[in-house]
Amino acid sequence: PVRRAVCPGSFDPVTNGHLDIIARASKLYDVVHVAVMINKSKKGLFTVEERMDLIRECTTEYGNVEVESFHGLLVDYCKERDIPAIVKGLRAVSDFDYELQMAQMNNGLSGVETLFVPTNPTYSFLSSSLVKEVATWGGDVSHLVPPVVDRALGERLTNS
Ligand code: COD
Repeated sequence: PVRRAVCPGSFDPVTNGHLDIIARASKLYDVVHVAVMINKSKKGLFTVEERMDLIRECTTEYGNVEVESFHGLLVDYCKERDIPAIVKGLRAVSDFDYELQMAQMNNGLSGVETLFVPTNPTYSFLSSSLVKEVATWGGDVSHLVPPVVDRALGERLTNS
């Protein structure tokens, strides 16, 4: 059987921290689904389509990553695709509380398991929201995001 896992998130935009987790998951599973979860109450800097395109450009080299979007519960996404495992990065203790709650809720809802991968310490302070804030004020984020994302941030923020 094909062993599948999902890396879910908002990915607004994808960072080197996300990509590190996706790359590591892609070595552990036959197919890794990257799911851009749609949250209608949060207006993103990038549209869901733009986020998916950016992730695709950065993950084709792995060969076994599929990028999709989903509006609904993560457990339903998993059920529809027969995915038994969610892979999440844990940056610090501050992530742990909320991630544990979600993992327990998701397991209780459908039996899906969550696997936590310790973040590469190089990226433990990195989040999409901090990247956007630093880039908004002209700070250099080129070491924190892939080059396509760095360019997209530059275009989006100078045009708005
Ligand atoms: N290093 C390593 N990993 C990282 C880093 C980093 N620097 N930054 C983020 N990550 C990992 C984390 O595992 C994180 O969870 C994931 O990447 C995605 O990060 P974000 O910031 O893009 O996404 P979030 O935190 O907004 O994602 C939350 C979800 C969309 C996963 C969650 O809200 C969800 O599952 N929503 C769907 C609706 C649902 O099912 N709700 C019930 C949940 S119990």
